[in-house]
Amino acid sequence: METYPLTYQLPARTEINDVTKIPDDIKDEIKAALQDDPPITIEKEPINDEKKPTNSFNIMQIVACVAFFLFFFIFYLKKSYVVAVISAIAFANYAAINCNIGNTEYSPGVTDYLPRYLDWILTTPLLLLTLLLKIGVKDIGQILFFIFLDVMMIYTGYLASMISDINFKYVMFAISTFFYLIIFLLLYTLKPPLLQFYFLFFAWMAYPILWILHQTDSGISNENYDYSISAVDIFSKIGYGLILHV
Ligand code: RET
Repeated sequence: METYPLTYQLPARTEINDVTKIPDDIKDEIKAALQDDPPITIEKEPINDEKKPTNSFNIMQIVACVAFFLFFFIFYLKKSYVVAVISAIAFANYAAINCNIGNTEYSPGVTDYLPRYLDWILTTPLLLLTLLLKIGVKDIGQILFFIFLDVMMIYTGYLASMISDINFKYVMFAISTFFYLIIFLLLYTLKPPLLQFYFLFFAWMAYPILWILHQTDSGISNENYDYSISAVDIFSKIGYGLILHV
């Protein structure tokens, strides 16, 4: 037995006591009306032209991948073992990025690679370690303290990247930047060799600057961010490795 929705509006001339006994011409009218319903359309969010999702092909990322692969052997031969390990981690990171692994769009139009943060959370403490050893710090507690501050800097930076609420993003960014400043302030009190100290300080400063320009609506596209971060990564890892022992 066919039934019809009671809410359907029938023409005024129709008198029906039993909904199952709808006259044939009205049935046809109902069927036609139902067929005439406009098709359901799902509107997509307009894509922000400025920040389209990242295309994984980026020449600087390929250069970084090859350079880190080669410098892993070069630093090993130079007996710079810690920097060799840093190069190996960076090579793995760029291999993943070139395969577009872990590319995530946390805020609309802003994409970021998770492997980057994995790389940084491992390599920045190692970079700091090389300088602490050069200064002659032997206290393991003190070394761990620097590593803790550094891990917190990257972790809060990662959270800032994940958060889409712009105010929370700024708060997390400020916390991460605070850790960055504290690290270098404390390092300075240990009287480090100034060349390596300033190299690290300024090379690392490029990251939060590029990061905030990319995350906010200031016009650095995903492609330009990926390109420049790769260049800065090469500079701050390989460049630093080369001047470490001068
Ligand atoms: C983030 C996000 C927000 C604020 C700050 C950041 C700092 C990142 C740094 C990264 C350094 C990476 C290096 C990699 C090469 O080996 C996470 C971008 C302060 C300092 C040196």
